[in-house]
Amino acid sequence: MNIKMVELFVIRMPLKTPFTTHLGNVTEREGIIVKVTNQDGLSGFGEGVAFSSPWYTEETVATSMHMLSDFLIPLLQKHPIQHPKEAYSLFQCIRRNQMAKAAIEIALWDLYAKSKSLPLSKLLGGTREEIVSGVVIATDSMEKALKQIEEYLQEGYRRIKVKINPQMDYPLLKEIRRHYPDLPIMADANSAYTLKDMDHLKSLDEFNLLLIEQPLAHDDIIEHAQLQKELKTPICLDESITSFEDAQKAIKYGSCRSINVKIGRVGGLYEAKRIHDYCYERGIPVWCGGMIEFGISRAHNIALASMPGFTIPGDISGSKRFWEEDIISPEVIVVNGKISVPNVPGIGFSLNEKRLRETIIAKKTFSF
Ligand code: OSB
Ligand code: MG
Repeated sequence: MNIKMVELFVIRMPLKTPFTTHLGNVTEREGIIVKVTNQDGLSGFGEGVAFSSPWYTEETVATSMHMLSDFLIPLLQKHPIQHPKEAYSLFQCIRRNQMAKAAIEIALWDLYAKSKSLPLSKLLGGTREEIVSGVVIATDSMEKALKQIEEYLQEGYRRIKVKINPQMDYPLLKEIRRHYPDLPIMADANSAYTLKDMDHLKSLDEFNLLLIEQPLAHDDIIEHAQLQKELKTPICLDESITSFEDAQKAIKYGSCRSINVKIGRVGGLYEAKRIHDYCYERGIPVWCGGMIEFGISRAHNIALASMPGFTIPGDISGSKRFWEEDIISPEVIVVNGKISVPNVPGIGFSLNEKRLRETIIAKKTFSF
């Protein structure tokens, strides 16, 4: 791929409104923007989606910077690759650290697509011209949740996801259903329950949810299978799926009926596509998850979600959902609940250099 230079930019931005789950509050987001430039002067972009602290997975911005600087980029310097899918096997000698791997792997995909003058969505086998958007409600009171839902529906969103936990689930969903009997709703528990809550979780079946996401432990595949046998609502796994092999096991053992595919959580686009292809062949619907991300990652999500097996609307909202001003130009916009898939080479969005200057807190450069 004739890589000449890799640049890492750490950026920081406040969220427009706090993102609250039972695991804590996110009020400010740090992220890593990766720029890979080849000898022809073409650049591909990636984004590291680990958070500043390890509340969602074990990775952080600092561990990602360490992995990228001291292991992943040196591997690429030592072993030139012809195609981005080779990065996956090249990085296999490093255990886990999926978000760090994905940050640079997706930049390689963008660069490769640009060098072939192909939209990234087409390179991945995407077939959709537009994708259905979805928005997540993550707040600390019923009143705020209902108000936000009303606002997002007015903005055109047609599918919502609410964060739930044992203290705030049944009454919240009951109230939302009272106002919106037919709205497609998902509920995400981020591991707030155990098998002791079986009857409680069963009571949520009456709300006709699209799915319930990650009710049990973040690393469980076995107990979710036991729970799925008892629940009418389809279980979807998020945290538990960190690789193709995890996805295979979860489906084989009946731990879920859908998978939330996050490029960062599974280590890159190659692995995300493998999970998609495996599920697609078996008629298991998948959808694209979100990471409160900036526009570069959002753009990769759009390309991913254009693949035919992404039949459930994902957590892909417009740039405005979280940011006063995003890091890309143009920004991602939602029109009538949909986002159009760019039809230009690569991810189809450029880096907003002015916004990068305003938000950058650190930079590292690696020459090849
Ligand atoms: O569990 O899906 C999750 C955001 C950060 C970390 C974990 C999760 C989320 C979301 C998606 O729910 C939010 C979004 O980016 O729209
Ligand atoms: Mg989730």
